[in-house]
Amino acid sequence: MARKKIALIGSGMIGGTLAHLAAKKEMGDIVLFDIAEGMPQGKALDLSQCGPIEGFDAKITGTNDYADIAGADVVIVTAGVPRKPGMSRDDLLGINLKVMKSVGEGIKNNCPDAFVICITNPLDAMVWALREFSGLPHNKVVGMAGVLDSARFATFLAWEFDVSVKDVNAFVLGGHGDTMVPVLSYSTINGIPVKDMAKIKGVSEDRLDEIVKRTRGGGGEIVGLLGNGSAYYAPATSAIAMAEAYLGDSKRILPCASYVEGKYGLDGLYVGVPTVIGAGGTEDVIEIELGDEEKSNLKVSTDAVEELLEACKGLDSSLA
Ligand code: A3D
Repeated sequence: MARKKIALIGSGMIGGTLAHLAAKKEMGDIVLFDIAEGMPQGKALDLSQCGPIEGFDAKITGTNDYADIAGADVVIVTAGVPRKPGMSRDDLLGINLKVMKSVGEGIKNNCPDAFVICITNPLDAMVWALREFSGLPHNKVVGMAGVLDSARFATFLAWEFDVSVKDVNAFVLGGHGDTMVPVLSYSTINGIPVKDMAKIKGVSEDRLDEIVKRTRGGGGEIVGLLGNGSAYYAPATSAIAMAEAYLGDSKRILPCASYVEGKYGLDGLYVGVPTVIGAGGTEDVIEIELGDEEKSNLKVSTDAVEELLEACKGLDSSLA
């Protein structure tokens, strides 16, 4: 059987990390695409030379021509501009919307059967716009945010309780922004509800609130520390988990920005929800019971996403 083909649109910090991870895991042959000339070719050459040392077989190429992504099975999109200190994800809207238009067309014309994972911010609006511009079915276009946001939440919980991160199952819903909804009632430490674990370990409710707050601002904390650009290791590894679920038909339940129609009281919106990923792409959205406070927090978050979609429609009349 021929190797799978993975196209990475945007070969910057996340794109390069994605290529390295995908190659190490021998997920398939990799094409790095970017508008910057020479850069994807240079990264491809550099990464190819890891092969003999790390012992992976993967053909890695760099390109500035969309024709080279033809027939890709998975496309991961990071093209665009990342945040600088002081910028919100929403500040990126105008610039990255134009980028989504060219990327969407590139995908439509060259690999319309691919499973597409968008990472470009502001995520929930960009994945929606990318789907609109590409014309692919909704189940084949998904956004990466929840896997990362829950990994951040899980990391902070593991540190607080001084337990292995492997035993933490943290749950985050909603848009990828400061209004995201870390859901304590569905977060567990090896099956023990976080609130029960907090009592056992003597962790106060205020401290749990601080962890929720830190999770919400987790991306901004890294932007502030880096001083130039945003997080890339964990965002890349999160998208790889989603691509593996698709390629392996694993039916994993992962928090993703998926198209939600009818569930959670939503009518045609991309937002972070527990999603089953298998060979059919996003095969199902799991609707969980929420408490009143969680419901109203989710509403604030989805209202913020809806506002961004309206802004996109104002910027590009073809989306209206
Ligand atoms: P960066 O290292 O700047 O890479 C972006 C690449 O996109 C650059 O190499 C650009 O040359 C390239 N590019 C720009 N315009 C185009 C175009 N029209 N076509 C093809 N390539 C283009 O950024 P990064 O890799 O650090 O981040 C990429 C995106 O991911 C940004 O929008 C970030 O805000 C976003 N991001 C999202 C998350 C989520 O959790 C959703 C986390 C971290 C970063």
